Amino acid sequence: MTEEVEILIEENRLWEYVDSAKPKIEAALRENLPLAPPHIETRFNEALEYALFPGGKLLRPVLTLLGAEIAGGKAESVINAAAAVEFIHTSSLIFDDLPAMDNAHLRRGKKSLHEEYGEGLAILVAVALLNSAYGLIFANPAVPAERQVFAHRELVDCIGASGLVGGQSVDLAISGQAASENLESIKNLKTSALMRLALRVGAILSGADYLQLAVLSRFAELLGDAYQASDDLIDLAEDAGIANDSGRGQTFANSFGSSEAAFRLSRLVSQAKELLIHEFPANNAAHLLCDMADYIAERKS
Ligand code: GRG
Repeated sequence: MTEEVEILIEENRLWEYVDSAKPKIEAALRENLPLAPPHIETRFNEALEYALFPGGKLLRPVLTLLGAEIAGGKAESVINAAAAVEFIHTSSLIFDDLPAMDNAHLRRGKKSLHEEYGEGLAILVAVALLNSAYGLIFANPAVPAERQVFAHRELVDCIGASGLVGGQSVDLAISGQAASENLESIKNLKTSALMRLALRVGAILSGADYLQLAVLSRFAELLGDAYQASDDLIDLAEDAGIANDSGRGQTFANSFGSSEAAFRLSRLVSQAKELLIHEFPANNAAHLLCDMADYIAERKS
């Protein structure tokens, strides 16, 4: 079998898993929507619905389910934590699209939230989603309290100044500077931080030990770096002048050329897969996580 055919088969296995998890994740998102009570008549609830449905690929909540499974737990017991992760992701996209950040007009094929509902309501929806996420970590009473507290601390760290917020502040500060591999990994902090949380939170709630968690952290960081690297390659393929036009700054891909960047991407993905297979039994969850790494390397949009 050629490598290309093998990757296609593996990707199908991943998307079959995503398709089977999707209704459960969407049900958890709906059940936990931070809706305003009916006597408060605004467009808040409508805006909330608009932000979440139809959603994206749901890769991060799927990472949470796989984080639980690879640590020997059950996906069903972390479904609310998976919803929390998708709430944080959606919140970060809403903030990122605002005029003060990326000033994006489109998101998931439709108008960005602030373009459709105004900046004020968009900010409120983003804050409500974050607020809800903090509580959802404690939603399963069968999970021991110390694991819940540990998971909650991870969530706080992920959102804060050494995670999403810090990563975005670096992004704002360095736009326009030349790229180096070192700078790339700081730039990727905002992407890696959430991948790391997504995977670890499922594992923590399922009782993973510190060595397992350390491996999952490194795997997620490599996945985040690979995601950003593949984004840069896609942009480069679409428009050679992307860096200056988009305000995203110099990327590794446009500084060093696409073949160097493609080599770097495949190295990141191989490192991630080798690490995981070395430290965990080659079970279904481990295979699916490797498939996710392959998908990131191969994706075209
Ligand atoms: C306080 C939550 C919070 C955030 C403030 C704005 C900000 C700091 C961070 C921005 C983080 C960000 C938008 C990173 C980019 C992540 C990324 C790669 C998004 C695209 O992911 P996909 O393709 O999207 O998985 P879908 O639509 O499929 O979910």
